[in-house]
Amino acid sequence: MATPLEKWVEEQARLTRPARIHWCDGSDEEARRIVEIGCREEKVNGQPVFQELNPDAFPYSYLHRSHPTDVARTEHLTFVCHPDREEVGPNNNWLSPEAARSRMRVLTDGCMAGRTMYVMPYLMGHPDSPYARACVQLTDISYVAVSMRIMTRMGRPALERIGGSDDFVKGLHSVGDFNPERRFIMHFPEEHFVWSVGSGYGGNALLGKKCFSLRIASWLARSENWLAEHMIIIGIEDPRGRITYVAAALPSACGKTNLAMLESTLPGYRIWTLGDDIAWLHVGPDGRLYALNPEAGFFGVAPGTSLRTNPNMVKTLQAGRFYPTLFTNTGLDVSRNAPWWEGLDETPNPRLDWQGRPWKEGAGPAAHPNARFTVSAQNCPTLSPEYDNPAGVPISAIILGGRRTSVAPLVLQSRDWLEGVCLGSIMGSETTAAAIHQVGQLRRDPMAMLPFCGYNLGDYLGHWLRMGESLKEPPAIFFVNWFRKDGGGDFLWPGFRENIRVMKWIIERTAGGQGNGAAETPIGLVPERSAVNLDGLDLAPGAWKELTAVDRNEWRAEITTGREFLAQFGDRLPTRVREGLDRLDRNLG
Ligand code: GTP
Ligand code: SPV
Ligand code: MN
Repeated sequence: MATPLEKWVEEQARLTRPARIHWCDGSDEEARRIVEIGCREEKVNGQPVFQELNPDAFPYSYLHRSHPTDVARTEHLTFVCHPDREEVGPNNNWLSPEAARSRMRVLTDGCMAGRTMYVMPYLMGHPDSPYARACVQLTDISYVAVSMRIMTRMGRPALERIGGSDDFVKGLHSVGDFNPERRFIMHFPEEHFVWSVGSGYGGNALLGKKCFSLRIASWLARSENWLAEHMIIIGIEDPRGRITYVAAALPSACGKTNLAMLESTLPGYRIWTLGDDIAWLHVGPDGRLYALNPEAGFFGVAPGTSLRTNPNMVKTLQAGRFYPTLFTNTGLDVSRNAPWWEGLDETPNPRLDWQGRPWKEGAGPAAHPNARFTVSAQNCPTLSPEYDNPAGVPISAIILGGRRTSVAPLVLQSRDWLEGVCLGSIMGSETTAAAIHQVGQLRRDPMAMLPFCGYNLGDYLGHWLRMGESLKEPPAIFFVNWFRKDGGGDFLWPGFRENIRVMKWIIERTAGGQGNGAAETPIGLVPERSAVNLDGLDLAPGAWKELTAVDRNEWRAEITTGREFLAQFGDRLPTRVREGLDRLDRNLG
């Protein structure tokens, strides 16, 4: 008797008609064989899927050049398909499940002809964790098959968890012909199913990541009283050896991976990495909030990564422990056969750009601004011993933030959970190259979840309020902004490794030092200059004042724009958020 899993795979194969079906075991040996196929047989846009890089520079590493139209998430082609449009909310593109299915069937019919279908059983979360979920993704390209091995726990433990049941998250993926006109990422929350065609790009194609662990998982989390968030998880160790765990949400390409691996410039402090993109947060038996990272690797932004900014990531990329590491759409330093991107080091010559063309001075960046690496968490020198803890780690502070040239201070502590949720509901950030849209436009991105909350965002804010009530003592909520600029367009704050100075203030605030070091503003608390260690920093005169300024007029305008954004959620917006924002507005005078 065929199991539900076998039957489902057969059904998808009847539709997609692959030449071969390969069931993945997630082994090292298998990954090497699939990479070999990507180097020798498979092509994207006329180029091999993988090109081996110099192992002396980057061991176990391969360069992948994507289809030139397929370089970032495509939010306008991403849909949530549910019978009730209201449930899905204006924050998502909507289609009825029937309409979506018939559209996708046409695009998927025979799409794997001549290709191999990889069947990938995988877990999001540790095999011993009660919170882990079993999933199966099908794909027809080596790049996605190998990426999923890095980003998830693939193989036997997932098959064991599924057994003869139908209880697994399904993902059907095909790169199709890479035509953006025939590219869609469809989510079916009621069926725990994601159907994605036409893109091989991370968030569009690695369906365990944003599609399941945020969009579908957010539906599960709402009904099961937990949170699925676009957050990193880190432990901050102080000189006494005490570790405080925090979770931080920043929109795409706004500094999560850098913060997750930060190498402290303050003696005695260190960061332990647990996750760099996604957190699942549950209420523990003691009434505290516990966080775990469902992923097994990092899909990080390459440009800007260097020994100076993020030495731990460079070490991770060069560790050579877990096979393989992938570089996507970076430039190539031809003389060393090594990946290259803006900010890595001094300009080497000669080099090729991300499409493999000779790069010329003034011809724009060699690496695509959203060039990425895919690397196992096992390679990370700062990986926390608690990473594999099936229960997760207790969270003392939640950090929210964005990329703001002005208005938002370096750091601000909310007075309580409600005010934190209110400010989080209107938080703004300038758009980045992580998704296809105009870069640098200010948009409202509540909790950094605008592109990832799978259901009505008004309801989502209500869920946050309820979560606060389920907790014995909700974590303090902070807001950060590393990106404030001066009149001349230069960053006011050095950022990167120096962000430890802000993290130190944050953990001191959570450790009962509530009376000290903070100045009241109408929207929350900012640090006094004496409370933050600025030794050795070369801040411009007046920079600290500007960094911690909360301008009443700017913030009244901020709340007005925020309310306008929230108006689209109508009655779904919790009254308490509406009233909370009114109160903040009144505080601003
Ligand atoms: P996603 O993987 O898209 O979710 O991005 P992320 O939030 O993990 O962002 P990441 O840490 O990869 O940083 C994105 C970009 O912001 C990179 O080019 C970094 O160099 C830059 N960046 C990160 N932290 C800082 C900082 O503290 N200051 C400044 N100025 N830039 C930063
Ligand atoms: C993001 O865009 O937030 C990422 C990369 O982390 S992706 O996997 O494409 O979502
Ligand atoms: Mn992300």
